[in-house]
Parts: sequence; C-alpha cells; structure tokens
Amino acid sequence: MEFRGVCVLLGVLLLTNCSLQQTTTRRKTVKKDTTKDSAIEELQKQINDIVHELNLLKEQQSLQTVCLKGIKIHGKCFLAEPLKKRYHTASEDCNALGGVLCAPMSGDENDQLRDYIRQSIGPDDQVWLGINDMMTEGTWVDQTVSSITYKNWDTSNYRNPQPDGGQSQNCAVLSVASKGKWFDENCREEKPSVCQFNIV
Ligand SMILES: [Ca+2]
Repeated sequence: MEFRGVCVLLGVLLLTNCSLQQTTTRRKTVKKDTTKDSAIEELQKQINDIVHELNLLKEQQSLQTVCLKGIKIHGKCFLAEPLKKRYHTASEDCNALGGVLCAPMSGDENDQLRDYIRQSIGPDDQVWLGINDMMTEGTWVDQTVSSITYKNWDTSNYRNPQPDGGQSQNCAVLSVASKGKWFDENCREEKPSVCQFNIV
C-alpha cells in the first residue's frame, strides 16, 4: 500500500514537473520570437534610414554638379540654358533635370541672376522666368502655382507699364538690357532660360 502511494506521488510529481518544463519552453520560444521580430524591425528601420540618407546624398551631389556649371545664389542653384525654346519646352526640359524655371524672390536675387545671365547667355538677351498668368489673366503665379510676392515689372514707360500684353502675353521674361526688369511675352516666343534648383 505504502509503495503504491509513493509510486502515485512520484507519478504526480513527474507529470507536474513535465508540464512546468513544457510551459517554460513555450514561454522561452515566444520570447525568442518577439526578440527576433523586434531585431528585424530595427534592422529594417536602419536600412530605410540608410537608403533615405543615400538618396539625400545623391541629390546633393547632383546639385553640386549643377552648381559647378551654374551659380549658387541664396541657397539655390541657377543653370543657364542658352538654347532658345518656347516657354513650355523650356519648362519641361528644366523639370526633367529636377528644377523649375527661375523665379527670383528679391531685388538682390534678381540683380545677381541678371549678372549671371549677362555672363552666361549675353548682354542683350531676355530669358524666361518661371511665372505666368495663364490660369487667370493678371494673376501672376510661379511654377508651384503660388502667387508671387516679389515683382520687378518694367514701369519706365508710364503709358504702357508692364505687363501690358493682356491675354496674348501670359509668360514673363527678365531683360538683361533693361537692367533686369520684367516684361510679359507671348509664351510661344523662343527664348533662352535659366533652370533653378533648391539646395535646401
Ligand atoms: Ca497675360
């Protein structure tokens, strides 16, 4: 009787021990999997960060190449395109390079741009600006379709201050000969242009 009792007790003890061990093993496996998952997530995050930084570096490098050929003014790069093109063609070609047609935002920027155009394109040339009033006559917007805050229209002819072309002239040029003043012009005219790239 005593021996049977001991056997039963031993059996119970063994079973309990076995089930306890199983639970512990299961817990360990779950814990291991969670640790593995978070390590993979962390690695994925690090890879994403590296790819992001690499893309930024590539962008900066290509901008520096542009700047080596062009000029840096107020955190932007300007690259002259002496080839005469219609406004839309000039704009599309510039967009393909990752830029927009130039749109100076201050008197100083306009002056520096005018000097750069004089040196790189010529003293008598007019170049396309990245602004137009195609959508609404008289409302001049830049290529992000935001209203422009800086304007430098030629108003020396007080009888016909610029812009004076109405609906037949919906694009704008900067004239080097007129000290960097702006004129509206027919978008189908062919003019040189300057492509602008934001560095920051
Ligand atoms: Ca117009």
